[in-house]
Amino acid sequence: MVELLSLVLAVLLGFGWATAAVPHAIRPYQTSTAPVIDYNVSPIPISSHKDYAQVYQGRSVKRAKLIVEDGEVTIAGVTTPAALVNGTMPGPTLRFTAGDVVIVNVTNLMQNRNTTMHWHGVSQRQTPRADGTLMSQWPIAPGKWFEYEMHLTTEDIGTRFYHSHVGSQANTVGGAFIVDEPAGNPYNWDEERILDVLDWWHKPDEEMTKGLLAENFKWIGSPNMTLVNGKGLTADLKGEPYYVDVDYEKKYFVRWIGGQGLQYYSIGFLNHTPSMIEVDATWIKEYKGDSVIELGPGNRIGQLLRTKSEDQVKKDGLSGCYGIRLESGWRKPPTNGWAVLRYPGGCPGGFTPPNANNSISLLREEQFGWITSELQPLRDYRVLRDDEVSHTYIVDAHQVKLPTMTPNATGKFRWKGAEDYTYVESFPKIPYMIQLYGGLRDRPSYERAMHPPAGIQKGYDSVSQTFVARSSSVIDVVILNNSSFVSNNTEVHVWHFHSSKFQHVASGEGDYSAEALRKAREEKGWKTPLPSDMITVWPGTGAGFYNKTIPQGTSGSWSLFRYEVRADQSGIWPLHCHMVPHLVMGMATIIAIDPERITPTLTFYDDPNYLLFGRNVKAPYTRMVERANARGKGEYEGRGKDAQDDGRQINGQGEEEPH
Ligand SMILES: [Cu+2]
Repeated sequence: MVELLSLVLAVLLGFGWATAAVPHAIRPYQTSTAPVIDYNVSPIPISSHKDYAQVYQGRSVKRAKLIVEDGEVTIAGVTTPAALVNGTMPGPTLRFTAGDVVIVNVTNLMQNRNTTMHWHGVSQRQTPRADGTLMSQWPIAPGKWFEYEMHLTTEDIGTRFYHSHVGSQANTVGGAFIVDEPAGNPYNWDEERILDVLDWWHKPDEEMTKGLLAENFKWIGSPNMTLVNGKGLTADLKGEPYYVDVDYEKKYFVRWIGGQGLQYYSIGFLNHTPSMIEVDATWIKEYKGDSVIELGPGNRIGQLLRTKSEDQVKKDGLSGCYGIRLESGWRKPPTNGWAVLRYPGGCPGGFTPPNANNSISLLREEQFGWITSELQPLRDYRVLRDDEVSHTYIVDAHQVKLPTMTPNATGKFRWKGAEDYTYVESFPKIPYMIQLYGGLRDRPSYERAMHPPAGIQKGYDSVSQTFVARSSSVIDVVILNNSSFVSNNTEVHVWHFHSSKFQHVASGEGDYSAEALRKAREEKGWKTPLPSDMITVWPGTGAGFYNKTIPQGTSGSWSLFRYEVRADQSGIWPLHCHMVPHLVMGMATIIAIDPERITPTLTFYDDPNYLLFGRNVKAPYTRMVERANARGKGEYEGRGKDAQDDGRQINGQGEEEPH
């Protein structure tokens, strides 16, 4: 009853997402990837609570705090307002170890904007409320905070990042999120370098979002600059590049993070040939076939870079100063950028690019599929078989022009995320997860999805506008890169699926069919489907890049991923293009997993403020510690009055079978 009341309040308070002002301070930004967070490692005070203690048993609990605030960024003499994390861009690096329980307090000190924080690639098993989207929580109102609790396991090892999932805030609000092996890395290196790529526009993100959604559509244009760790050179070579300082004859693990909002980059170290060992947080067998990587928005790639000897550096005659080149592909006009590899005492007079004309390409041309089909995971894993697949979901993504009410308007260019629906941030009005806890009628429904009205594919619930899947099954998801209804072209899109990794089965040019899949696997590699949270659909025939067109309703290309649906993954998981303007323009859909398993009752340790807009929300762990402290002892044994909580169902972990 309390929950129901809360939900009614949530609806009232949440309507329109009104915001309250907080004291306003504009901070200039700093660039930093140093871990500026002091972790507060807590002891475990709970030993035997049936539901929760087992989750925390034997784990260390680490807390961090991120503050999102209004700031301003000055690069190459141009100052632009920007939301910042802890006053830096990129935000501070968060670093944990598999096995940790992690609680990150995200505090919104922006004056009049809501926010959330998404932990890109973290599997969030049993913690669907911590996914940080407007599907999984009410946004964090100005002056309020939300504690994200995550239970990291070995499947979370690798290079990830965090970013806001509201509007275009991700362009500036984000940072590295690294999860280390508990028992040694599979490769050896001497040192690490984290290189976070950003696209930089001389425009505030709010202005870009408004233009994309306006009656008079306004495209954001290619970025003014490419930044690495918050620094870069303009097209006419103003500004200061980021220097990656290295020593002679050492091995570096370079973690590239595709934090950029739009461009699909090729990246090469001039005069060096690094190999590749990690792709989207999956260790791969060392790949030496291409020292130029392709990094789309949301991708992460780890390279092993062996630096030169002092002798060799002298012989090269480049003053120990080597360019790291970034060139965008598949889109005109391109955005090209530089970072610099600097040996001891190198670059005494600064960095001079080998070619003063920034638009001249120095790297090889982008290619369909890159070398993705050749990559092999390093560790054994179970390849999901064809005969296990119980259902195939088709995501038909293409550009449309929505009808407009205003005469002379240029129309609303949008992307169809699925079926006839275009994703908008304000739908649903009540976040899906809150709907599930409240048992609302229009919440995602497996039954409805399996009995769709005529013209809607089986598996899609058109009331909640979500695909729905059930646990203990294996599903295929095909993303079609269909011809634009505006230009008859296709372009590149880099899709991200929240929750745990899928397996990238194959990609191909043209229309998707069983025959096309068979051919791709027989002729184009794809022998070892890579576990990943990212999947690219490349522009095939009909790429705008080549100025070719294809008929409406046909595909330039397709990509297929296979996903094992497990009960501990119950939740609401967005599947979307990670190009920020495309997401804003609706290129997204939802896969709801076992919505029936999300309990309509919060447990004692779940903060009821979660159901309300405009509140601070505590993590279950915080509430448990407070409870233990209030009882005046270090341990909570789960006896007596509170024992009644023990049998309750938590996020689908309970005894009850799904109905
Ligand atoms: Cu896209």
